[in-house]
Amino acid sequence: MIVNTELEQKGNLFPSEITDYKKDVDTLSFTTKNNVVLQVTVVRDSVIRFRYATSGKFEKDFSYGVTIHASRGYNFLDVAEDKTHYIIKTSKLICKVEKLSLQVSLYDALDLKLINEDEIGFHWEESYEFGGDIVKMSKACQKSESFYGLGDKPVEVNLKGKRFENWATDSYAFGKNTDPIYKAIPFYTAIQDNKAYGIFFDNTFKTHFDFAHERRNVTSFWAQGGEMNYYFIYGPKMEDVVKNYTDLTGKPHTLPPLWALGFHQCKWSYYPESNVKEITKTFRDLKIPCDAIYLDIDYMDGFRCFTWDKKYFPDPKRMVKELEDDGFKTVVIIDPGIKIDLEYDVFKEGLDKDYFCKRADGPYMKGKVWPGECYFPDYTKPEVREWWSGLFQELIEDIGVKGVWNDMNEPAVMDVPNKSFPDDVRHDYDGNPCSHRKAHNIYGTQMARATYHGLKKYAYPKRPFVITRSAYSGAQRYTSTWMGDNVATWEHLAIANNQAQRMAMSGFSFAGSDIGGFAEQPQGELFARWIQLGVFHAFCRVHSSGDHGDQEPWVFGEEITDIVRKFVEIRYQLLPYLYTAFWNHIDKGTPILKSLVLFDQEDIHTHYRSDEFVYGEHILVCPILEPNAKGRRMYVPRGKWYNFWTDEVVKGGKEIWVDADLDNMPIFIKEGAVIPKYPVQQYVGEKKFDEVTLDVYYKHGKEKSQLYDDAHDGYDYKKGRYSLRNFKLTGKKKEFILQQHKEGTFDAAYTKFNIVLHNLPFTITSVQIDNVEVEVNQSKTSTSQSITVNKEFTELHLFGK
Ligand code: MIG
Repeated sequence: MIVNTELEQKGNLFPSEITDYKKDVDTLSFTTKNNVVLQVTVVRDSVIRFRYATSGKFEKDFSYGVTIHASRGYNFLDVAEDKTHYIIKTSKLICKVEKLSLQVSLYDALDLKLINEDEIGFHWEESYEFGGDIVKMSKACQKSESFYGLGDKPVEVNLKGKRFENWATDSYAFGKNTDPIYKAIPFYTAIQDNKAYGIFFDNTFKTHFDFAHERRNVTSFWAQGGEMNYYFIYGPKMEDVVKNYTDLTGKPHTLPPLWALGFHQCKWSYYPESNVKEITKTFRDLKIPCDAIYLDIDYMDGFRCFTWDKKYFPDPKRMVKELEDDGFKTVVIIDPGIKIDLEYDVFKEGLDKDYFCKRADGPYMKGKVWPGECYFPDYTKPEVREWWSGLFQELIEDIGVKGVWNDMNEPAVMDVPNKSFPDDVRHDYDGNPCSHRKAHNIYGTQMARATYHGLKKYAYPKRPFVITRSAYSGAQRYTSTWMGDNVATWEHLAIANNQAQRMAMSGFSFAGSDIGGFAEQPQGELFARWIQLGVFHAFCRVHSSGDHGDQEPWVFGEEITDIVRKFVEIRYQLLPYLYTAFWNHIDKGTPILKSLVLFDQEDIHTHYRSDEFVYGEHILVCPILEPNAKGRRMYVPRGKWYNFWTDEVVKGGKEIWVDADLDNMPIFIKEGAVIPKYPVQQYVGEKKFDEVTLDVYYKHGKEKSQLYDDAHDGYDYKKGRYSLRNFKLTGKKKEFILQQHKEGTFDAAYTKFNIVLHNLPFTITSVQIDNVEVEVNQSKTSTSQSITVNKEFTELHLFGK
């Protein structure tokens, strides 16, 4: 098992029996007779770190993946010993370490049931070629166990029966099951017997995961170097596993500006300026909301980063300002490759200061990318990141660009078989010098990190917006992401759906696909179906490659244009809902998209569902993934749901047929939900409005909802200037109560809520607000009644007959 054929085989080595044990506050160390050390650190009651050294000594403890802001501390820790095991107890977990073999097993501290146990457990192979070890772990896999996560893998949501590799790779026109692609996120979550746990293998070398592929009762993971160093994260709720992993590797440091949650239009490439203006004008003329327009590599002078082609863009500052006056934020691409050109300032400075990556024997790492031969900054060096951040001053502070798009940062190199740097390239790795084998997977994240700090500094007091292609665990702290160069096919629409869900489960919610497909050209029908899905992803951008024709919402004819407008309008109406979900994401690590297994893990029907997902807390979405569809079968999770279009109530826990012509897709709202809606705007902040709609979906019983708000940009929210409205709904036969509790000091400009009550089972006879009977304007449709109230109510009480 887990053999590595590329490297010299010396055979597997194993720990022998424990001969020494030490405890130092939260860390226990077990040393074996053959000098293997296992360090067990209790990070939290439900998070335990396991770290192994094969010859007595650990490397310096350093991680790009784990954030210094991660919560630490536990309620309870006790270590006991019996004849065969050391037994470590926290309030959530019991961890047993076998004295003879160093094998680990983990149990739920409450019901004492087994959660996960080592099969062989830790073992290793010495690496003749590179030194160090190929470190391996194998765990027993239960029959009913399922696996999720692992970032951007383009496969079904459940990973069981498959094997994967993590090595960030430029993957133009990747396909279903292509592995690896752009990201390396060595985290998975598993569920078995209604208990979910997660494993984060924090190792930036090439890692591999096998989920009962090679042997059906074994799950294993291994790396080509570095330490066996993993975190075991216990739920038992999968959502808590994801939240704890996100806490460990970091939530986004800042909320995105609200405009970044709007619709984005991109192309490789819009140029010259007149072309850009034509596009933005058409959005406004056709009244399709849009907040961001992108400039791909052709805006630069010969693809030199931080320059402009003055022939195409004679006065970027003026153009960016004019676009902004029309509500468009300009986002520009910046790649890592710096053109070798002594006339070029950025290159000269990088060279003078010795900021570029070098080969093992000293020469610079030279590689061909868009500008021709390039050198590449070593973003794993703090000084280089600082320099890189500084390069954004002119673009952001002076020209007024609002967002930066980092591409090719796997790093990608053209015309070489491995599409990247050779292994021998040297990196600083924040003072832990190493080869590219160790730094490759983290390179893109460190570039995005430096970019983020540049934007943060020069956009101040506004919030930064960064998007990256490559990422390692933790990149979500700095940046949003897209899935790279997909293809305009129906299969890729399904892949995009799975990837966005899987990214959200892997702690990275601010993600989306190139809507419509990057390579090749979609038919109008596929484009419309893709828009319908894309408006329910946290990051929503149309992008495509220029060689395959136009891909603006209006190029497929009027019918498609109208459908696109209808769905983009829904996205803009739901902005306060998405913003609230984003707040929960940065505050608690809650994933913005929830695969059904994460939404309702008790229902085993959900464990193999891939298509349906829950957006935020209360909206169920199921994309149409086939041509010529008039609807589809889908699984509705347990509970009662309202059809978004008709208000018809369906009882879940089963598959149903849902009608969905091309201008429609299956969307359901959880009963009891309060869904906030803004009026349609052409861009965020276009309109001043005095009223926000609350769509209230009657439930016989209780349900909670939230509405987060703040200034939509800037940092005042970090000082308490936000408002979080907590709604509690109680529905009875002839009575209905909506309570509101507000936290925070922000006061939005609007004064009223238009409360639309769906399916109220009675006609309203009287209304009390905060215990006072009032006359209010009411209006009625066949399925809803609405009333307008002051937004600061604390209790709305309706009586009826
Ligand atoms: O070698 O900048 O994934 O989004 O439009 C292609 C041009 C380089 C790849 C990105 C794509 C972008 C394109 N880039």
